[in-house]
Amino acid sequence: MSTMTVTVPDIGGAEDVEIIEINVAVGDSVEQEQDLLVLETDKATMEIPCPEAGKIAKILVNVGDKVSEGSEIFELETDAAPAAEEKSEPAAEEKPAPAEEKPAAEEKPASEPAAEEVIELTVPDLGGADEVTVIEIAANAGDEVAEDDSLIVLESDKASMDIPAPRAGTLQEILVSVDDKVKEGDVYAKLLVSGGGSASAKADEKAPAEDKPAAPAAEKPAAEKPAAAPAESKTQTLNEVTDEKDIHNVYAGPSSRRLARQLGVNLTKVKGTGMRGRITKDDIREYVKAVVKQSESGAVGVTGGAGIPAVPAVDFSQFGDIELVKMSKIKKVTAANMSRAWLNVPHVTQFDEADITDLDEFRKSMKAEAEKQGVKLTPLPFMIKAAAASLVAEPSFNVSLHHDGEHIVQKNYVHIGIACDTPNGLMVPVLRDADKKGIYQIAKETNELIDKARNGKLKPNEMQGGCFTISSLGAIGGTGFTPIVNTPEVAIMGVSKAQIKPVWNGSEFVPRNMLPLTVSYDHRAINGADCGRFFTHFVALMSDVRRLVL
Ligand code: CAO
Repeated sequence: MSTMTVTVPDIGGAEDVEIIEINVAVGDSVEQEQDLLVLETDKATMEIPCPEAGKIAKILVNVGDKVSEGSEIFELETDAAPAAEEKSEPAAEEKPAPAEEKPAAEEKPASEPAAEEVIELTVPDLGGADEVTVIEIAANAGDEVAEDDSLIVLESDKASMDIPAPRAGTLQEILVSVDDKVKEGDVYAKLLVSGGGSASAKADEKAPAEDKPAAPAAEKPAAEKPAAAPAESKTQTLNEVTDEKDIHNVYAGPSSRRLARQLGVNLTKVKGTGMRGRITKDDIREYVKAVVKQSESGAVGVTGGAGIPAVPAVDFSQFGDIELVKMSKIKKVTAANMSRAWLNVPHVTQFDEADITDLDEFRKSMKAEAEKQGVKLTPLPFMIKAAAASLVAEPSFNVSLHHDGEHIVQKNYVHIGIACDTPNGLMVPVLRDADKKGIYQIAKETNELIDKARNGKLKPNEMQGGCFTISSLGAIGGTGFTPIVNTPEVAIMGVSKAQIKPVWNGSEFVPRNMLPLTVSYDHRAINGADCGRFFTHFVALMSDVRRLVL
């Protein structure tokens, strides 16, 4: 057992480079080549690998410290026999190319301006690496590129490097593909340039690698930062297709990029928590964990699934003061249910009005008596009664689709759901056997269910088994809305605020109390004509209170 001091290797002549991440802790067992820390110049990030396997005995630096070649960074316990002066000496091929080794633009042979010509772009000096992998193609054939525009991105074990266009021109052809292995001198593209260059101009006219790394996140507008929240639905894939350029612009080091590729993670979706928003390997792991967790729970949030493009996350704090309020469980479940219904059900909504002048007069005349019996008589119990009777009259509405896709479930019971606004969110208690109950009993039981919903006392079985839901915003206002079917039910009614309107009775306009109604239905189970019949029946019952109580 011996202790060696790990020092910063040759980092291409860069001085006072900032440490932006320390990836290990004292006591960690580390492998040879494992990333120990990450340095960042204003041009590039570099991961410093461990020269030997061992155990971290001491960390000699902190994040934010500035280091240069030779700076002592760790003490490492190794199994090797003690030596006199052990300092880490990374192998030649591990070192990034020293700056002076890179051909500089001014080394180009001068030449007379020429007419248009096609030049071959070759892979430049790779700083000692033999073969590297093409990880991104940042431009397409036909693109007009400016000098220094990134064309391809290469990745070795130690670093990723942008290969910039040596001159402005039109890209004729890209001769490599993602995952190809290339080495110094390989021709990777052809560029049409006009005048002023050598006929044999090569890509290595430009210094590669760290000369033009991906822009750090800090340089990007905040709004472009990737989403913190992962995608949500079961069909969400980790690697939704994204423009290669967007991935290329993400602020992440080579090992994070490698991990993202291995796991199929689209880096533009990952929020970086490293310095200046850099994406770390842990960020990628956390992202994957969150996607898997949400996928397993079936929760659906602000982004889409089933091939639906995700809604980009927005950093609202850039527009003003904000605070994050935790969603209640009911709100989250409602969000998931609504998204599921919205995405699965082909909705159609029909509109109508019921003349409830007589019904409302009758209701008001009965109100005091009802109150004596402890019953609050709003229009809702009449609508529940009318809906139950309409379901009996039009059984095509009292169905659900069987999950085998081959059958319709015809229901011989009539349970009505009532959408109820509660402090915790929307709940739908279910009134059972509404077709067999009188108005007072419906009103009484409905009021009890509403109270329970608002006081968090509803039992699960009191929210199950609905055949049809009524969602009433009548006490609040509005002239109409299109509710989402409460699956596995196949239809829902939206009730808006009744208003006195002039109605033509054949000889004159008369003031009538008109109740605006909508019915949304699942067009897989119900046809427009079915809905027309159901709706007309319902409106007729509401318009003639005598028929309703029959
Ligand atoms: N037009 C005019 N007035 C109406 C009305 C209508 N369509 N519906 C109710 N009112 C009146 C009632 O008569 C009552 O007035 P009075 O006391 O003078 O009679 C008043 O409005 C308050 O009614 P209410 O809201 O207390 O009771 P309700 O039976 O009408 O509704 C409930 C109960 C649970 C449906 C309702 O309180 C509620 O939570 N609605 C929200 C439903 C919702 O959020 N749906 C989601 C929409 S998206 O699908």
